[in-house]
Amino acid sequence: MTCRRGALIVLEGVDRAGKTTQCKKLVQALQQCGQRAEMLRFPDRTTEIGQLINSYLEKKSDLEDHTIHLLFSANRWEQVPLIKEKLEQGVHLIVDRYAFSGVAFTSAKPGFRLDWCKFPDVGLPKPDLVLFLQLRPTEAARRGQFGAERYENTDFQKAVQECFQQLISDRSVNWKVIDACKSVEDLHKEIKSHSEAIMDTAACQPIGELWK
Ligand code: Z5A
Repeated sequence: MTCRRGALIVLEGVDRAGKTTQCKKLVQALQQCGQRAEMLRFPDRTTEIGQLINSYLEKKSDLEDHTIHLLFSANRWEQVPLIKEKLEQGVHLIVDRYAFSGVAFTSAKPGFRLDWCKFPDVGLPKPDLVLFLQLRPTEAARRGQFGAERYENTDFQKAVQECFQQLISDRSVNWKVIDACKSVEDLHKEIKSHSEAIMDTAACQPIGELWK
Protein backbone atom coordinates (compact mmCIF):
# COMPACT_ATOMS: atom_id res chain seq x y z
CA MET A 1 0.00 0.00 0.00
CA THR A 2 1.24 3.51 -0.80
CA CYS A 3 1.63 5.76 2.24
CA ARG A 4 -1.30 7.97 1.29
CA ARG A 5 -4.38 6.02 0.30
CA GLY A 6 -7.47 7.58 -1.19
CA ALA A 7 -10.58 8.27 0.89
CA LEU A 8 -13.85 6.38 0.47
CA ILE A 9 -16.64 8.94 0.63
CA VAL A 10 -20.29 7.93 0.27
CA LEU A 11 -23.29 10.14 -0.42
CA GLU A 12 -26.60 8.80 0.81
CA GLY A 13 -29.98 10.39 1.18
CA VAL A 14 -33.61 10.39 0.28
CA ASP A 15 -34.87 10.37 -3.27
CA ARG A 16 -34.02 13.54 -5.26
CA ALA A 17 -31.79 14.89 -2.48
CA GLY A 18 -29.11 15.64 -5.05
CA LYS A 19 -26.68 12.76 -4.49
CA THR A 20 -25.75 12.28 -8.14
CA THR A 21 -25.44 16.03 -8.76
CA GLN A 22 -23.13 16.43 -5.77
CA CYS A 23 -21.02 13.32 -6.45
CA LYS A 24 -20.28 14.60 -9.96
CA LYS A 25 -19.44 18.11 -8.73
CA LEU A 26 -17.16 16.81 -6.00
CA VAL A 27 -15.20 14.57 -8.37
CA GLN A 28 -14.82 17.44 -10.84
CA ALA A 29 -13.70 19.89 -8.13
CA LEU A 30 -11.16 17.47 -6.69
CA GLN A 31 -9.77 16.73 -10.14
CA GLN A 32 -9.46 20.46 -10.83
CA CYS A 33 -7.39 20.76 -7.64
CA GLY A 34 -5.03 18.10 -8.99
CA GLN A 35 -6.39 15.26 -6.84
CA ARG A 36 -7.09 11.80 -8.23
CA ALA A 37 -10.82 11.20 -7.77
CA GLU A 38 -13.39 8.93 -9.40
CA MET A 39 -17.09 8.33 -9.00
CA LEU A 40 -18.85 5.00 -8.44
CA ARG A 41 -22.56 4.44 -8.11
CA PHE A 42 -24.72 1.67 -6.71
CA PRO A 43 -26.53 -0.07 -8.10
CA ASP A 44 -23.91 -0.43 -10.84
CA ARG A 45 -26.34 -1.35 -13.61
CA THR A 46 -23.55 -2.24 -16.10
CA THR A 47 -22.63 -5.68 -14.72
CA GLU A 48 -24.61 -8.91 -15.19
CA ILE A 49 -25.93 -8.65 -11.64
CA GLY A 50 -26.59 -4.95 -12.25
CA GLN A 51 -28.71 -5.79 -15.26
CA LEU A 52 -30.90 -8.10 -13.15
CA ILE A 53 -31.29 -5.24 -10.65
CA ASN A 54 -32.06 -2.75 -13.42
CA SER A 55 -34.77 -4.98 -14.81
CA TYR A 56 -36.27 -5.32 -11.29
CA LEU A 57 -36.17 -1.55 -10.67
CA GLU A 58 -37.77 -0.86 -14.03
CA LYS A 59 -40.50 -3.39 -13.11
CA LYS A 60 -39.65 -5.55 -16.12
CA SER A 61 -39.10 -8.49 -13.76
CA ASP A 62 -40.18 -9.49 -10.26
CA LEU A 63 -37.78 -10.92 -7.73
CA GLU A 64 -38.43 -12.25 -4.25
CA ASP A 65 -37.49 -9.59 -1.64
CA HIS A 66 -34.61 -11.51 0.04
CA THR A 67 -33.23 -12.37 -3.39
CA ILE A 68 -33.11 -8.78 -4.65
CA HIS A 69 -31.55 -7.68 -1.36
CA LEU A 70 -28.73 -10.19 -1.81
CA LEU A 71 -28.26 -9.14 -5.44
CA PHE A 72 -27.84 -5.48 -4.43
CA SER A 73 -25.21 -6.62 -1.92
CA ALA A 74 -23.48 -8.87 -4.49
CA ASN A 75 -23.39 -5.88 -6.84
CA ARG A 76 -21.26 -4.08 -4.23
CA TRP A 77 -19.05 -7.07 -3.43
CA GLU A 78 -18.20 -7.53 -7.11
CA GLN A 79 -16.63 -4.03 -7.05
CA VAL A 80 -14.57 -4.61 -3.88
CA PRO A 81 -11.31 -5.61 -5.62
CA LEU A 82 -11.53 -2.45 -7.75
CA ILE A 83 -12.43 -0.27 -4.76
CA LYS A 84 -9.44 -1.52 -2.75
CA GLU A 85 -7.07 -1.21 -5.70
CA LYS A 86 -8.10 2.38 -6.41
CA LEU A 87 -7.91 3.45 -2.76
CA GLU A 88 -4.48 1.88 -2.38
CA GLN A 89 -3.32 3.74 -5.51
CA GLY A 90 -4.30 7.00 -3.80
CA VAL A 91 -7.52 7.59 -5.77
CA HIS A 92 -10.40 9.13 -3.80
CA LEU A 93 -13.66 7.32 -4.49
CA ILE A 94 -16.90 9.27 -4.35
CA VAL A 95 -19.78 6.82 -4.16
CA ASP A 96 -23.44 7.50 -5.01
CA ARG A 97 -25.36 5.18 -2.59
CA TYR A 98 -23.81 2.17 -0.81
CA ALA A 99 -24.79 -0.50 1.71
CA PHE A 100 -26.88 2.01 3.72
CA SER A 101 -29.36 2.33 0.85
CA GLY A 102 -29.37 -1.46 0.61
CA VAL A 103 -30.35 -1.81 4.27
CA ALA A 104 -32.78 1.13 4.35
CA PHE A 105 -34.75 0.07 1.27
CA THR A 106 -35.10 -3.59 2.29
CA SER A 107 -35.75 -3.02 5.98
CA ALA A 108 -38.56 -0.63 4.99
CA LYS A 109 -40.39 -3.69 3.61
CA PRO A 110 -42.68 -5.67 5.94
CA GLY A 111 -41.05 -8.58 7.78
CA PHE A 112 -37.42 -7.48 7.49
CA ARG A 113 -35.14 -6.85 10.47
CA LEU A 114 -32.35 -4.30 10.26
CA ASP A 115 -29.69 -6.74 11.48
CA TRP A 116 -30.63 -9.35 8.83
CA CYS A 117 -30.46 -6.66 6.15
CA LYS A 118 -27.00 -5.51 7.28
CA PHE A 119 -25.43 -8.94 7.39
CA PRO A 120 -24.57 -9.49 3.67
CA ASP A 121 -22.68 -6.17 3.60
CA VAL A 122 -20.67 -6.79 6.79
CA GLY A 123 -16.97 -6.48 5.93
CA LEU A 124 -17.30 -4.26 2.83
CA PRO A 125 -14.68 -1.48 2.67
CA LYS A 126 -15.81 0.96 5.34
CA PRO A 127 -16.45 4.52 4.14
CA ASP A 128 -14.26 7.14 5.78
CA LEU A 129 -17.22 9.50 5.59
CA VAL A 130 -20.93 9.11 4.83
CA LEU A 131 -22.68 12.33 3.91
CA PHE A 132 -26.45 12.02 4.36
CA LEU A 133 -28.39 14.55 2.31
CA GLN A 134 -31.52 15.26 4.32
CA LEU A 135 -34.51 16.71 2.46
CA ARG A 136 -38.11 17.28 3.52
CA PRO A 137 -40.69 15.48 1.34
CA THR A 138 -42.28 18.84 0.38
CA GLU A 139 -38.93 20.14 -0.92
CA ALA A 140 -38.23 16.85 -2.71
CA ALA A 141 -41.63 17.14 -4.42
CA ARG A 142 -40.61 20.55 -5.82
CA ARG A 143 -37.73 18.85 -7.61
CA GLY A 144 -40.13 16.91 -9.83
CA GLN A 145 -42.54 14.03 -9.74
CA PHE A 146 -41.52 10.51 -8.84
CA GLY A 147 -40.39 8.47 -11.82
CA ALA A 148 -41.87 5.15 -12.86
CA GLU A 149 -39.30 2.95 -11.07
CA ARG A 150 -40.04 0.63 -8.19
CA TYR A 151 -39.94 2.26 -4.71
CA GLU A 152 -40.78 5.71 -6.10
CA ASN A 153 -43.82 6.50 -3.95
CA THR A 154 -44.28 8.74 -0.93
CA ASP A 155 -45.31 6.17 1.72
CA PHE A 156 -42.43 3.83 0.95
CA GLN A 157 -39.93 6.71 0.85
CA LYS A 158 -41.12 7.80 4.34
CA ALA A 159 -40.50 4.28 5.66
CA VAL A 160 -37.05 4.31 4.03
CA GLN A 161 -36.26 7.64 5.70
CA GLU A 162 -37.08 6.13 9.13
CA CYS A 163 -34.76 3.20 8.45
CA PHE A 164 -31.98 5.62 7.45
CA GLN A 165 -32.47 7.41 10.80
CA GLN A 166 -31.79 4.14 12.64
CA LEU A 167 -28.59 3.65 10.62
CA ILE A 168 -27.45 7.23 11.27
CA SER A 169 -27.69 6.62 15.03
CA ASP A 170 -24.90 4.03 14.72
CA ARG A 171 -21.75 5.84 15.88
CA SER A 172 -19.41 3.19 14.39
CA VAL A 173 -19.91 4.95 11.04
CA ASN A 174 -18.70 8.52 10.40
CA TRP A 175 -21.99 10.18 9.40
CA LYS A 176 -22.44 13.86 8.57
CA VAL A 177 -26.04 14.92 8.07
CA ILE A 178 -26.34 17.79 5.59
CA ASP A 179 -29.39 19.96 4.94
CA ALA A 180 -29.96 19.32 1.24
CA CYS A 181 -32.45 22.19 0.95
CA LYS A 182 -29.58 24.56 0.11
CA SER A 183 -28.55 25.60 -3.39
CA VAL A 184 -26.41 23.22 -5.45
CA GLU A 185 -23.37 25.51 -4.99
CA ASP A 186 -23.75 26.00 -1.21
CA LEU A 187 -24.23 22.28 -0.76
CA HIS A 188 -21.17 21.60 -2.87
CA LYS A 189 -18.98 23.90 -0.75
CA GLU A 190 -20.12 22.16 2.44
CA ILE A 191 -19.61 18.67 1.00
CA LYS A 192 -16.18 19.59 -0.38
CA SER A 193 -15.07 21.00 2.94
CA HIS A 194 -16.14 17.84 4.89
CA SER A 195 -14.52 15.66 2.23
CA GLU A 196 -11.19 17.48 2.23
CA ALA A 197 -11.07 17.30 6.02
CA ILE A 198 -11.42 13.50 5.99
CA MET A 199 -8.92 12.91 3.18
CA ASP A 200 -5.92 13.79 5.35
CA THR A 201 -7.17 11.63 8.22
CA ALA A 202 -7.87 8.66 5.96
CA ALA A 203 -4.58 8.88 4.08
CA CYS A 204 -2.45 6.97 6.56
CA GLN A 205 -5.12 4.67 8.01
CA PRO A 206 -5.83 1.13 6.80
CA ILE A 207 -9.11 0.59 4.94
CA GLY A 208 -11.71 -0.34 7.54
CA GLU A 209 -14.35 -3.07 7.43
CA LEU A 210 -17.98 -1.99 7.55
CA TRP A 211 -20.09 -3.09 10.58
CA LYS A 212 -17.30 -5.34 11.95
N1 Z5A B 1 -31.54 0.71 -3.95
C1 Z5A B 1 -31.87 -0.41 -3.20
O1 Z5A B 1 -33.03 -0.75 -3.03
N2 Z5A B 1 -30.86 -1.15 -2.63
C2 Z5A B 1 -29.56 -0.81 -2.79
O2 Z5A B 1 -28.67 -1.53 -2.27
C3 Z5A B 1 -29.24 0.36 -3.56
C4 Z5A B 1 -30.27 1.10 -4.12
C5 Z5A B 1 -27.80 0.76 -3.75
C6 Z5A B 1 -32.21 3.31 -7.68
O3 Z5A B 1 -31.12 4.04 -7.15
C7 Z5A B 1 -33.00 2.66 -6.59
O4 Z5A B 1 -32.29 1.56 -6.02
C8 Z5A B 1 -33.28 3.61 -5.45
C9 Z5A B 1 -32.73 2.91 -4.21
C10 Z5A B 1 -32.61 1.49 -4.61
N3 Z5A B 1 -34.72 3.70 -5.36
N4 Z5A B 1 -35.40 4.68 -5.15
N5 Z5A B 1 -36.21 5.42 -4.98
P1 Z5A B 1 -30.53 5.28 -7.93
O5 Z5A B 1 -29.28 5.73 -7.27
O6 Z5A B 1 -30.48 4.94 -9.38
O7 Z5A B 1 -31.56 6.40 -7.53
P2 Z5A B 1 -32.19 7.50 -8.30
O8 Z5A B 1 -33.60 7.24 -7.95
O9 Z5A B 1 -31.87 7.58 -9.73
O10 Z5A B 1 -31.57 8.80 -7.66
P3 Z5A B 1 -32.39 9.83 -6.81
O11 Z5A B 1 -32.23 9.36 -5.40
O12 Z5A B 1 -33.76 10.00 -7.29
O13 Z5A B 1 -31.75 11.23 -7.07
P4 Z5A B 1 -30.46 11.96 -6.47
O14 Z5A B 1 -29.23 11.33 -7.04
O15 Z5A B 1 -30.51 12.10 -5.00
O16 Z5A B 1 -30.66 13.43 -7.06
P5 Z5A B 1 -30.12 14.10 -8.43
O17 Z5A B 1 -30.35 13.13 -9.54
O18 Z5A B 1 -28.81 14.66 -8.23
O19 Z5A B 1 -31.15 15.31 -8.52
C11 Z5A B 1 -32.57 15.10 -8.60
C12 Z5A B 1 -33.24 16.38 -9.16
O20 Z5A B 1 -33.10 17.46 -8.23
C13 Z5A B 1 -32.61 16.89 -10.47
O21 Z5A B 1 -33.62 17.45 -11.24
C14 Z5A B 1 -31.63 17.96 -10.00
O22 Z5A B 1 -31.36 18.92 -10.98
C15 Z5A B 1 -32.37 18.55 -8.82
N6 Z5A B 1 -31.48 19.06 -7.75
C16 Z5A B 1 -30.35 18.48 -7.29
N7 Z5A B 1 -29.80 19.22 -6.30
C17 Z5A B 1 -30.62 20.28 -6.13
C18 Z5A B 1 -30.60 21.41 -5.22
N8 Z5A B 1 -29.65 21.56 -4.30
N9 Z5A B 1 -31.60 22.29 -5.31
C19 Z5A B 1 -32.60 22.14 -6.22
N10 Z5A B 1 -32.68 21.11 -7.11
C20 Z5A B 1 -31.70 20.19 -7.05
